[in-house]
Amino acid sequence: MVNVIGLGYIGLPTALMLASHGIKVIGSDYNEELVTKLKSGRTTFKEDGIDDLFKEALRSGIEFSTEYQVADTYIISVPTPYDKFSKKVDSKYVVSAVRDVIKVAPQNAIVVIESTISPGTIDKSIRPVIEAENRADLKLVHAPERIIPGNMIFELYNNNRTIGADEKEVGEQVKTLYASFCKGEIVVTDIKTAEMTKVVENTFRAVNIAFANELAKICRHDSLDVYEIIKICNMHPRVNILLPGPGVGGHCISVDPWFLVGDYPSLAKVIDESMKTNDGMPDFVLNRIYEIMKENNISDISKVGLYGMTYKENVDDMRESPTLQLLESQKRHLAEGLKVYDPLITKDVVSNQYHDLDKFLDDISLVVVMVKHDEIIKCQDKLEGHVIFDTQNVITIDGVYHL
Ligand code: SAJ
Repeated sequence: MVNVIGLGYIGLPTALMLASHGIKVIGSDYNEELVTKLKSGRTTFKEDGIDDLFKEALRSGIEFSTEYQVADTYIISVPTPYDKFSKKVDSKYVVSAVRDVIKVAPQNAIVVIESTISPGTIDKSIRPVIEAENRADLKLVHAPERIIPGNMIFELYNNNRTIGADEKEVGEQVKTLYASFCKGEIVVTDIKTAEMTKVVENTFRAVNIAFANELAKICRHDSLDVYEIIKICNMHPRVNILLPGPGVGGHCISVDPWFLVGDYPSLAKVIDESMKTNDGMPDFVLNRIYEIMKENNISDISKVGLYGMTYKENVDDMRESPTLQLLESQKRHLAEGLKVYDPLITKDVVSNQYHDLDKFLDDISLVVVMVKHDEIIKCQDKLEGHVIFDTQNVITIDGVYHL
């Protein structure tokens, strides 16, 4: 039996996937509201295919509980926030989950940590807990997730995976468990290597996005079209530049690379600069808004609206989103008034937020496209007559401003 601990963006789909592939699964989370919702047959976030998978898992007997269970294998997928000042990972949730697992785990149980942790966390923070409790019998494993919000279910099935374990046989056992649904290649390695690979993968992407963002700034300086330049460069067989954007959000690419900067401050130079470049993009957008307002004689900030609040297109996840970062920056400049709308955010989370696209557009004259949701790509004729600042390069109307 597998007890999945932490039923968020990673834990829930993983639990559902295992259950619908014949594994006996109980999903546990201390959040009572969340468990009640799951027990009543409702999912807790939007994701392509998750509702069908949920039904399948329920048919296969998945259960949910606020209590940790007696199980052969635990999969821990709780959040790992990072300290914004020190840039170090804060593994308190993982550590407390392990402490609570120790209370119920039978001898020789396997404890898989899926949460992203910085290299060395298992040795530095988890092993000492297990040793202090005289539970060296427990088998620690690190199996970092790799799925991308928006395409999670497909990627759970198809992505290759990494499993880090102290003993090869334990790694192979966990590999068999994941292979119940995963069609990708599953590599078994040691724990520290697995920890490092996860963070390196996200850092690779962060550095490459930073390169695209830096190019956007260089091209802006000389009034060059960055998208045309990237398109042409990418025709070279060994060049593959990513896309610039209004900033980097999400809980991974905007966070994980800081673990390396925090742990290796004198070595991680390119990474440090890249993260600063990405983090500076919302301010760059704010500055562009100011320039575009001046050029169009718009002096009233309440005539400016940000389209999109999520960290990327077609998901309802706002963690670290460039729009929220921009609004924060607006506040730091002691200003307020920008209007905001996102079709996928139904709750009121910021001031001046709209829930109707037409009303939002009626009230503003400059629209800033922050997120390329399908909605705005499909309905772009509604933007006619507005000054448009498209940070995502998806609007095809003449006279659009870019980064
Ligand atoms: N972005 C750009 N330009 C691009 C691509 C992305 O500005 O060319 C921005 C997006 O708009 C978004 C941010 O970067 O704000 C991150 O989005 P993403 O789609 O690149 O990645 P995430 O954060 O949704 O998921 C990543 C994935 N990691 C990699 O691609 C290496 C995913 O596989 C991981 O599982 C996930 O992080 C994680 O949980 O670690």
